[in-house]
Amino acid sequence: MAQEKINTVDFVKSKDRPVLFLLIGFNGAGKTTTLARIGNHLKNKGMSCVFAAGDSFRAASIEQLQAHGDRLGIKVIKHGYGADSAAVIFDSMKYATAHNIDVVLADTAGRTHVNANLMDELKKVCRVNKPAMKILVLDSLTGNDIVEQAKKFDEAVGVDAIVFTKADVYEKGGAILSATHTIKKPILFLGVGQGYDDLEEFDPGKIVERLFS
Ligand SMILES: Nc1nc2c(ncn2[C@@H]2O[C@H](COP(=O)(O)OP(=O)(O)O)[C@@H](O)[C@H]2O)c(=O)[nH]1
Ligand SMILES: [Mg+2]
Repeated sequence: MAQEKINTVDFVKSKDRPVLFLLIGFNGAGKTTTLARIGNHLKNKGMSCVFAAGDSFRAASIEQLQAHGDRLGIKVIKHGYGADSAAVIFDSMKYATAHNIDVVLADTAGRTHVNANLMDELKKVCRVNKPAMKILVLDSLTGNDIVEQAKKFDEAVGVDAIVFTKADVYEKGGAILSATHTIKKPILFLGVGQGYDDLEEFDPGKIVERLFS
């Protein structure tokens, strides 16, 4: 449990701007929701952000991100559906550089490690844009498969940090604990609900408490 903690604000301050956060993971894991929440969090801490609509694959994904951007007052850089994800993110970085924006939060299409084409696309996104932090978003409800997912993404592109979503639904958190133990990556946040503020800093003590209460 003793993984180093990452403070996102300190992390951004320690890097050259714009700082690119890339959200990756399975379909429905909560990437887009998490991206919006991290944007909200950083904005509340006084940092400027843009969203990159790097999921140009799933129906309505761009509109979903745009709706978050509108609600949070964060600009969304987008191309059309079928666009090259690496290029959308590249343009977002250019925009952020030109406008002195601190952080680019890039969405990506959901994928599994068995889809070689999509994993290759993800490698390209990383090669072209060199994210400062690759955040793997995992659904707490997934169970033991979580560890396998994390390993495969880590092998493909290197995972820097993990967000577990739906920790509000899966209250016991046993899978989170065992996965954390096996994966040995820092946990950035837990998703604990549907609202923008439902993002909790990871506190292993709290989970252990829940587990045995
Ligand atoms: N209860 C709960 N639902 C969540 C959480 N995070 C995401 N969701 C829901 O999970 C669904 C999929 O989220 P989405 O961000 O679209 O997943 P994506 O496909 O990875 O981008 C949505 O209905 C979200 O509202 C969470 O922490 N708790
Ligand atoms: Mg999405």
